[in-house]
Amino acid sequence: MRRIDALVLLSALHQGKLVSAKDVPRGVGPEFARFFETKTSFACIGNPTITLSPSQINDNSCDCPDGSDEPGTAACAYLDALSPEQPLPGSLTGTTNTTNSLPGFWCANKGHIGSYVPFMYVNDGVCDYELCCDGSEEYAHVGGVKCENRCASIGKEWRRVEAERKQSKERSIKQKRSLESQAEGLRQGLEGKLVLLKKDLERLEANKEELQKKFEDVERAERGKIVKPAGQGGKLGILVGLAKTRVAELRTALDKVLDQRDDLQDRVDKLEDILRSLKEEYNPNFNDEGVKAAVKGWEDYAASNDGEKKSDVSDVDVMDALKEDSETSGVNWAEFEAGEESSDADIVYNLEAYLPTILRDYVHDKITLLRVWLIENGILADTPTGSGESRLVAAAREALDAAKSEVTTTTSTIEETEREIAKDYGPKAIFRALKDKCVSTDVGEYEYELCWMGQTTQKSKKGHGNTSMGSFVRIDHEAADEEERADGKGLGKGQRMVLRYENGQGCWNGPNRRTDVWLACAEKDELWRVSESEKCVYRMEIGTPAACEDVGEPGVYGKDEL
Ligand code: MAN
Repeated sequence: MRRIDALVLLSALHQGKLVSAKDVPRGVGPEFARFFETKTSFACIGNPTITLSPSQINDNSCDCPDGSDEPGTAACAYLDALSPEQPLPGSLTGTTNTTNSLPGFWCANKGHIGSYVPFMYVNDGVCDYELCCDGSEEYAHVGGVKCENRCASIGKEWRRVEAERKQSKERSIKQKRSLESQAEGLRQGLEGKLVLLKKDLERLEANKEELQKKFEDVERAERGKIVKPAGQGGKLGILVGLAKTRVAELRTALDKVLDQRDDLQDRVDKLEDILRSLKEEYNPNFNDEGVKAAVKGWEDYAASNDGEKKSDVSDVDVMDALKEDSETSGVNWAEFEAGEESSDADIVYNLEAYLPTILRDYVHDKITLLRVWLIENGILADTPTGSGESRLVAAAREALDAAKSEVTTTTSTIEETEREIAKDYGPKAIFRALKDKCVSTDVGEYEYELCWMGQTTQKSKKGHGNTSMGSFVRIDHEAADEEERADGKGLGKGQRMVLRYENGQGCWNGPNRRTDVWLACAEKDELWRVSESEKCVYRMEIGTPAACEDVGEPGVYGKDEL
């Protein structure tokens, strides 16, 4: 198919405003009709001093240097700007530098759109229907070729396609407007959030100041009080202390009693030995009543001790009771000393522990403030913490720390929100509406993905993992110069937005991967093509409503219906 030159079509757009082409020589377009109105002579358009007789027009001989005397033949085709350069005999350069004043052979194409055909196509034996649907450029029927007028059907089809294109364009623009309003909504949302955050920050700063003062006051007041030693914090602490002392006293007393018992036992043993020898060694023939009574007493004593009574307390038990208390024997006092007194008040102190995790952070500072209030109003006992700091000081400190951290968090959220609002999201910040949405396409062994304002990724379909092709850095503009595609899925001609994605995964022995993402108008987001223009430098072509222009999209020429 021969090339449709934009200039040729463009000139046709103005036909309505120009002199009627009626009665002008063959091949003259409406905008040149006035040069051919005089019937007596013809002045070459580019060289008016050269005049010709009307019979020299279209006589198949190139008489004017600008070729204007041959609007309906191919005689001056070598001057035709639309034709390839021709060798010109006698020219120093070997080619002509002169251009034809006429853009080509005019086909009126009634029922469709008039257009110019390159002069070299005139009477060349080929019907050039895409430019000359009425077939008028083959009037000489060279080689018996006759080109029928197909303008009715071609015009009808063109109008159908054009109407479809127009409707698609309208839908794209509608989509684009919807994206713009979504983006605007998101921007307003961020602005609103910023206002609230700033108000919040003011409140938090004031709260922080107040709590700082309160903490300093409480600390000053508490500094004067005597802080009880650790481990004696409450009733249980005192009780443990007393019990430990008492047990130690009893253990010492028991030890002494045992010593006395052993001494007495020794003495008993000695006396028994004496009495035993007396019984065995006395002379019963001496009638000594005193000795007899002593021996009788011993015998009775010995008889009563025969079934020797066992003591209720064994020596092993007593020795065990005398052992120092430790972690493994007796009472583990350390356990009681370390433990703090538990009371109903602890429910208030430890209230957060009873709450679900998600509520804990939310209520933390409120509970802390509640504790301070309860302590200050005498509802909650102000018992010291394990570190010796009073509960009141600890709670005031905690409340202040919480307020400080809230100020820090809110300040950084404000900064982050301001950065987000100021970020370049393209015209009317339209890409804000697309942020984090992704499009992808399969090419060979990879799936390629673009996430708006995020990452471009090359995903192996053979399970070799994903490769970053870059992260979004900025929006540039570059000129595209491509022929229109029949399906409309192409960049066309004109300035296009190019999103730069850089600093992707390092290329083997090369730089980091990067992607240039070229955008063109389309009804919906679609990744049309991916190519690797040089190693690890990728180019994506994407259709999106975000790239549509409301009027006169560059590279596409509107055609008025006839
Ligand atoms: C992989 C892919 C290719 C790239 C080479 C570079 O195979 O990322 O696109 O060209 O690595 O080594």
